[in-house]
This record gives sequence, C-alpha cells and structure tokens, in this order.
Amino acid sequence: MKHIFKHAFNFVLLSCTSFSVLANVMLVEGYVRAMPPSVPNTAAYFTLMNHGPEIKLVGVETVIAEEAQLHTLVEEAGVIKMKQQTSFTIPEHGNLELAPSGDHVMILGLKQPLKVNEAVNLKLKFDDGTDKVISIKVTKQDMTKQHGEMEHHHH
Ligand SMILES: [Cu+2]
Repeated sequence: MKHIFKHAFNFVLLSCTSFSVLANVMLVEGYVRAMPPSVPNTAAYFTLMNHGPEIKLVGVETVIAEEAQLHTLVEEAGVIKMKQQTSFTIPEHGNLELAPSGDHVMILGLKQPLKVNEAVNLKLKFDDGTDKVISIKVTKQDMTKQHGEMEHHHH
C-alpha cells in the first residue's frame, strides 16, 4: 500500500516538473518572411514570453530548410551586418523579441519556396535541454518597408 502510494506520488511529481518546464516559454506572436521563389533563404521573427527563470535559446531546427541559425544585426563603421550568435537569452519573466531590426532566426537553404499563409514549424532548443515546437505563418513583409530593402548577405 505504502509502496503504491510512493510510486503514484513520484509520477505526479515528475509530470508536474516536465509540464512546468514546457509551459515556461510561450509564443506570443511571430512570422516567417515570404520571399520570392528565387531566394533560397528567409528569416523568422517571433516573440517569446518566459514565465520562468532565465533561459537561453541555443538552436532552431526545421524540416523546411537545410539549416536555421541565430543571427543578429550589428553596425560596424556605419555598415549593418549580420552575425551568427550561439544563443539568445530570455530574461527571467521577460520577453525575447526577434525583429527585422535586430535578432532573428535565419533560415538557410529552403527545400522549396514557401507559400504565403503556410504554417511553418520551428523546433526551439533551450540550454536546459528542453525544446518547444512553435508554428508560425509565412507573411509578406509589407509593414516594414525599409527592412525589406536590407539585404541578407551570406558566405
Ligand atoms: Cu540573418
């Protein structure tokens, strides 16, 4: 009797622990930028809300492309360049906001052109070993005209 109770208790404890880890980081909003079919790369922008302690986004996986990288924009001598990052920190009870003006997820080597309004799944990997799949839609970047003119240089 006592043995059974202990097992049940452990199971509940374990379930709660894993559930709370998954629930800490939530997708607020996001989109993948629609690109002309001739462009093999694009970028994803999204906002994550963290209800737990500080956590780092350390990688992104997606089946739609060969690779996804964490990038940021930095200004060097008046020229804006993209730099690959090893992680993005999401502060305790804070937000991570990816935007065309700064941090973004670069999606490289699209296997096929994306269609507007198509949902894209991204698997977000965190430094505590957990991951979370988010689904965001392909959207034309009409709201950020000046950013659309900014070129993404690679390799
Ligand atoms: Cu980039």
